[in-house]
Amino acid sequence: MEVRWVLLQLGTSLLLLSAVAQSAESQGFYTNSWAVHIHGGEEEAQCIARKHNFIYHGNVFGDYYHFQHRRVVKRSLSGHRGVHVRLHSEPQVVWAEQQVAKRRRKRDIYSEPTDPKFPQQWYLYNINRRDLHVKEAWAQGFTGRGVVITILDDGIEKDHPDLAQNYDPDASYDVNDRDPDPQPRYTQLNDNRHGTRCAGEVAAAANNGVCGVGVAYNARIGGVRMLDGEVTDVVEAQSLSLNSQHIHIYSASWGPEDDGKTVDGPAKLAKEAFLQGVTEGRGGLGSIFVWASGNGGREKDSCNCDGYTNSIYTLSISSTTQYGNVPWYSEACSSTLATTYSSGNLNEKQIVTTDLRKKCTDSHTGTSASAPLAAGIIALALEANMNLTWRDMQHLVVRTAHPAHLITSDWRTNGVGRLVSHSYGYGLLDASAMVALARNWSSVGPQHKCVIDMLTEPREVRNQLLFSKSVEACSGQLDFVSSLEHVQARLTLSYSHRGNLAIHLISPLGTRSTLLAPRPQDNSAEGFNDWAFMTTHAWDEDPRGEWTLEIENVAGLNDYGVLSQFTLILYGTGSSSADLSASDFSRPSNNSCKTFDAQQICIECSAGSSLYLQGCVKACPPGFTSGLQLLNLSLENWVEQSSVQACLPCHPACLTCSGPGEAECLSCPSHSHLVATSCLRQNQVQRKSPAGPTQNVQRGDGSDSDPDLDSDGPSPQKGLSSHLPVLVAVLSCAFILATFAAVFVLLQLHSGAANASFYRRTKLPVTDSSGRGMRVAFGFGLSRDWTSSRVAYRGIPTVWGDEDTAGGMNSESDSEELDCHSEKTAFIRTQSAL
Ligand SMILES: [Ca+2]
Ligand SMILES: [Ca+2]
Ligand SMILES: [Ca+2]
Ligand SMILES: [Ca+2]
Repeated sequence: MEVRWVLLQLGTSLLLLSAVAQSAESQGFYTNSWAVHIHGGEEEAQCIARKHNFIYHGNVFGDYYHFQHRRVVKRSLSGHRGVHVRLHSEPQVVWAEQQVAKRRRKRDIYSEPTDPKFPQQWYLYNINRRDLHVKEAWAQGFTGRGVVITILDDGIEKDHPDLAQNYDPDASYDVNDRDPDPQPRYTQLNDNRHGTRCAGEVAAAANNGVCGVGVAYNARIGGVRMLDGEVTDVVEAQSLSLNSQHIHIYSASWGPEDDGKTVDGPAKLAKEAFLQGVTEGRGGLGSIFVWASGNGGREKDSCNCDGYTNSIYTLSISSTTQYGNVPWYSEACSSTLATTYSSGNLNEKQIVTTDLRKKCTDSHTGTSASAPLAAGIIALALEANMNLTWRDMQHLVVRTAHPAHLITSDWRTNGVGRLVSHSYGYGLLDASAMVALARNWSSVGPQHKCVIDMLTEPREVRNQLLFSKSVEACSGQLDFVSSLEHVQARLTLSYSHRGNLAIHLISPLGTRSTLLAPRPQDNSAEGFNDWAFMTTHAWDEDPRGEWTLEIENVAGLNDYGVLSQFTLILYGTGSSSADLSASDFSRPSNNSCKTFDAQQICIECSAGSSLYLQGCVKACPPGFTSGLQLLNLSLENWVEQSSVQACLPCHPACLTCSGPGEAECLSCPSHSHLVATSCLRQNQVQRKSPAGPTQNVQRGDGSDSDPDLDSDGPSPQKGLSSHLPVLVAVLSCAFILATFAAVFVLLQLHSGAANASFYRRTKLPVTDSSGRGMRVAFGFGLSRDWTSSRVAYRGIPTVWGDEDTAGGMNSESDSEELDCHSEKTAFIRTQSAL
């Protein structure tokens, strides 16, 4: 039961450790050298160096000298206070500072990859700037180092000269043949070249004289061979969940038939794999699934009828051509997030990448080619900030993708002023802007999900149905959404001719999403069965207000159907009193630091912020509370004591709290209950609460039962059964005592030594016991006495004493045992007095 508390502690420690590690990484480390300002010249400096075990490295300029300590370690996360203070104790030492090795990135040494095909990779860098700004991201120092990507496809040529260097067997598997080797099956027509081509786009090696380069040319790349065989739900689920603590990004360029008439998505296991991926993958930050939006443009397919790309868990990518046109194969839908380049018309260039049989190609095409470019850019962003969650990554895309020169007639300004299109989502990905924003991104709060049943009764759909309803977006509840991410409209709709339908969803701020455009090939009469149409177009909007669903028949005059379900699901962020501390808690930063110490560590925050992990936070994290902390400023041989506002840990008894005291809890660890503002341990509560059977009686009488305890406690029946052994024990105890007392009295009478006082004394345990037993049954706080009195007597008949111990009363504290023993001893003494 204490697991939750332990986990909280562990979590806090990990946060602390990671924060320390991060700050160390960003702030550098302490070296064993000191810069010292000494009056009195070089001789004096040398003398002081010798005295304090420093190697004298000479004069820097003026009275400043360079010392190196003989004993202090070369690299350390914290400064050596002792040496520092001793050095300062010398009167000639005016100033001294332990030197920190700072992180410095070399400037202007970045040079373009020398690979022969790099100049033809127009989408990575183009002199006319119609590119993905990848070169600038490289120049910022990000090339995918430390990031692991896998391509879910028809295999990967792991020994390709441009892939071998970055190939990662731990990010690879052959689901089709159930072996670890995802090498593609070679055929005359090279059918299985797709995965190898996609892999090269992500992570083909740089400067090796082979082919071109991948977007993230220092990332590790693997492949899952899963399309070269029967693709079942199990095959998909296995692929999507492969090594999710090792693989960061899964790139998939496949889906249901793009025939313009299919409505299909992940089945049970694949759905579960997505959910597990985003909740548990990548240490809980969430696996990132990058998905190609589909190639069914010619069939006028809608990517919203593809449950993989339409899913909120996939980051869906569409294509644009070299000249910024919508390619012929592109599918339009509201779930697409952004766009990268790919092939277009014959006069437009295609994608350069690795090809099967250790070759290089400049003719990779389709949305298949776009998703891996996005996966590469996401790898760069992840290298810039490994703490990004799967949702953070989508936020970054929404904020940095831009319409650029992309041509379409459907650019619209949404409710928060962003241009968004059904062909391009938020536009062209920008690698440079992504990494720049990623570096300083603080994670968005936890995902809220507000589910609203919109229909009260089924609605007939003939030529048009307009349905509007105002929503509060779960305002006042835990799942309140004040800022949108994804929106789903789950519809169950029967219709005689599905392909004739156009469905739109209009947000309170007027953003109009095309959930479904008419599909001429779709003659199905099956309609939609609880299909979750998704839109990303209202991202960051406030969802409160009137939502409108528009269902329109664009052709047939005799079509007919019924809308029987319309569930609006709002995903996003929002604050509610219950998780205020969690959602408003931001990572400590130095932005609102008021005072730094000599080592540039924040020791005091400005008003409104509290000190936490050597940074400042507006709200303390769960498990902490803002309070005054004593600060010892021991600089320059003087000590000043003052108090600063800091995040203090809650009292160990509380899980979350309003203050540091034991009686200032807001919530309790699972092994205890909140009573008023204190957390009482389970057994404390049990001791205070009436024992099972009596509790039952009390409830029957309607007398004082504690509502807090009732709500959390077992049912009366359960209470009775769980307290039954105790009741039996009490009764047997009383019975034994009575018997014992009777025998004792008889003995006394028999020996003729009976007198009133002795009688009372020997009988005392009996009355005492039964009396206590009564109070245990009806009162609060006395079961402890009862326990000790009962345990005290277990020493009498040794035969059942041990059995009694086995009967569940062996969890007594040491002090209680001690009490028991003393009582037992006392009693035996009385006995021996007999
Ligand atoms: Ca194999
Ligand atoms: Ca290369
Ligand atoms: Ca499709
Ligand atoms: Ca998606």
